[in-house]
Amino acid sequence: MATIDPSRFRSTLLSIVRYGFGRTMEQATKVDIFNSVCFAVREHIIDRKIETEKRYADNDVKRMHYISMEFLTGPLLANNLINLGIYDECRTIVNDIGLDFDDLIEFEPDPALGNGGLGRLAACFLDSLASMGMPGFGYGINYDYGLFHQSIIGGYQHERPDFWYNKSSPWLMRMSGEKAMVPVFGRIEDSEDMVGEYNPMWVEWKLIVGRPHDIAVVGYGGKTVNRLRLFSAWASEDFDIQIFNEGDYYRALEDKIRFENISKILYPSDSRDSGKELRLVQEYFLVACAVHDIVSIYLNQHDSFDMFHEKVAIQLNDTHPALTVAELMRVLIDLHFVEWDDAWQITTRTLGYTNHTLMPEALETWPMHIFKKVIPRHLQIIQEIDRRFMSMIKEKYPDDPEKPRRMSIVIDNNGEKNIRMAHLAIVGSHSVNGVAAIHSELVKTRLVPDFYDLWPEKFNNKTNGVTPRRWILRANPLLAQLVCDTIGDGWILDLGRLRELEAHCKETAFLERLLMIKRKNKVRLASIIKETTYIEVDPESIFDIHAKRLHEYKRQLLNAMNIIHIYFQIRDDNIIPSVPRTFIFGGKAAPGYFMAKLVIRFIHGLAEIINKDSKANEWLKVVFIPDYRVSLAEKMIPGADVSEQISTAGMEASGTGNMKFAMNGAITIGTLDGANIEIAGEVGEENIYIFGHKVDEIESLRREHDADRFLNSSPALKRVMDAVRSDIFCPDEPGIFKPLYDSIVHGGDYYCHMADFQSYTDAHSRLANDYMDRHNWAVKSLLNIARTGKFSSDRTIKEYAEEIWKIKSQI
Ligand code: KOT
Repeated sequence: MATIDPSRFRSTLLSIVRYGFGRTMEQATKVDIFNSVCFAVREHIIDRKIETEKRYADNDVKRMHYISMEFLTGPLLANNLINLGIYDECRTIVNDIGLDFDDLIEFEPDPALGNGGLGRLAACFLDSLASMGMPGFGYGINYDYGLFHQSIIGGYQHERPDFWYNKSSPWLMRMSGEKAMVPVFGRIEDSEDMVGEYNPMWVEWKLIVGRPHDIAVVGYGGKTVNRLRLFSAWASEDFDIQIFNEGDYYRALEDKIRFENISKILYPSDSRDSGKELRLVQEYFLVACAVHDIVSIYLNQHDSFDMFHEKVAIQLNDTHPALTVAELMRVLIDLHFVEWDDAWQITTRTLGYTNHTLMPEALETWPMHIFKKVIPRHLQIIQEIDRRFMSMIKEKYPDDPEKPRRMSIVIDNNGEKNIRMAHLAIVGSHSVNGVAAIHSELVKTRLVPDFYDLWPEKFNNKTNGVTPRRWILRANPLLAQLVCDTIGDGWILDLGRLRELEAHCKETAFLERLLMIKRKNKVRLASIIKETTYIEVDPESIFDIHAKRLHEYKRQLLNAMNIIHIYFQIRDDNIIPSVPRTFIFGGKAAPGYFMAKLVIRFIHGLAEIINKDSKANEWLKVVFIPDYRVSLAEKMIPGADVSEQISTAGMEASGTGNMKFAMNGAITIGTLDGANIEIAGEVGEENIYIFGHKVDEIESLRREHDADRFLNSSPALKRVMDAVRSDIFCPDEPGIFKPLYDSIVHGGDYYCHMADFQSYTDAHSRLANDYMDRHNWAVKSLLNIARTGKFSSDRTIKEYAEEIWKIKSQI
């Protein structure tokens, strides 16, 4: 671990304030101070970054490149200090100067360059790679606008832009002289024969310039510093001059603006396909910049492509970067004159593809005409890949004429041709993985069974994980301290060692300390709730938290239905609950997702009525904390008694919030879906509340759906559904919640709210009863902490490294 020389740190800091920002300490703003502290910390990071790069180059190591449209890093100052091992020292020095260190830490804005699970997973992976000393790097887009900020007005979600670029992050280092030139648009001069004999002519293309910006990724212990490279799009100067010289000044400017828009915004749809041309250009831009960079790094140390797949692994984070298949082929064939067959070997041996969703609406397909316009040469290459693949399929399955249609990359949909990105990614990779055991099975048996039949050896599972450095050490310092006091600090890099805590599950003093820590975290959360919503909540009540993107399959509405059920029991049935409960929500809805936004409005409707009802509000409260983001998650998760993981079985690929809550001692109420199944397997069935239909039951449930049967057989459900339809929770806006009722009662209840209602409410009653026995609850909580070591992203990354990437630790 590093140390810092206090007087040197202090003088560096003062001189950055003065010479970097032109101010004395007295004049400096909070932004100046924050940036200066980060710059002073950067000095420590950069020395190690340079040393790491030298170590990798000297050993000519195999490198893994993780290409992802999203990296949801969250604030970096605290984590960098923790990983460097200088958090406490730095805190003392900064406070001694007369500044407020804790305030500065809280001041850092979240870089929100991701929507949710997929982007946050990428950030956890980078932390694990660096912490284990592995040569693994991220490639992404330096969006000017990250995920929107959410505010709530009259119960409705409003979106405000997140112009994080304006805040000129001190962590972003612009790397001049390493730009990528990316051809786009234009046409193919001769489209007849495109391989082998001669190179086709891709003409009249325009050039986008990709400028790299690096964020250092500091591994725990500070030995290894990798990088996340984010590209910004610019118009090429040369190209502008040409049009300017033609005299068309305005057209030249329009083009310039058009190109610079490419890295302007992150698309805010989580698990949904945007289908916009600009999105495809973004995907291509990222892929082209990354491939350019990866090939340049390789060619720095090698003069042929013979060793490429032994020195380079590339992982595609879902299909968003699937164009890497075509771009790597193009670069090898057109720029380096590699023969098609060799190029194909290199490409498939290099690439791996991770699938993160089975949901049809999230599976990317692009109309061929957009490809033709944006990347005509890539279209040509994809068509050739498909042609060869189809002839292989026809030869292998001569008796199944439907196979080609089911498996082709290019598909004819009533006259319009589409490109199926998942098929492109599977055909072009040597490894295809899902992100939890059940999900990986469903990928094989339901999503792409034909591909599994053809290449069973390609398919594998890599259950997700999360980094304990951010999600325990940073988010829950009190718990981290208790664990260190009890079993030492070995768990930070070997989370399985948390099992050693089990030995203390009978020690009352230990359990008391655990309960006290939870209480403190709840008090901290209660004060955030007060600040952001003006609602007062009781830290003695059960903090039941449902925090994640709003989506019908995640069933925040089922949670709301149970709340209504409890409310009516208190109000109308005079049933006093065993324990007071606070239901806490957080999460953003995609701006165009009507139903998800309506659920937010509904939760606010519930809060408005229930929190004001004096008969109920000492037993039941509902709060929605706006603008859920990484920094807020860091405060919500440690304050949870109960973690809601209630997706319809088969629909949540894995989930990672479920892991974070459990390792912070929350008890899960959840369905047998995604990684919940594996969490249940680890913690044991007495330490989790599992309810609901299983994945094999869902299909027949849907087929045999009969709303009346459910409503007539359950008066409790009927009462709840009647309330959804009525205006009880929207007295001033009658009728607004009708679509929620209709989707469940008249719309076939695709997400099985009614079918799972009874077992969900039962599970909640059991949980509330169990909570009263504080000792027993503390044991459950402890066992959740002790038994969730499997869900460290270090374990996940080791599996990827050994089984797919073949990369090694360099420390
Ligand atoms: C978004 C758009 C298209 C395809 C996939 C997505 C996607 C999937 N975004 N986030 N996910 C989530 O990824 C997490 C990390 O693997 C999973 O834990 C979670 O279940 C997915 O929903």
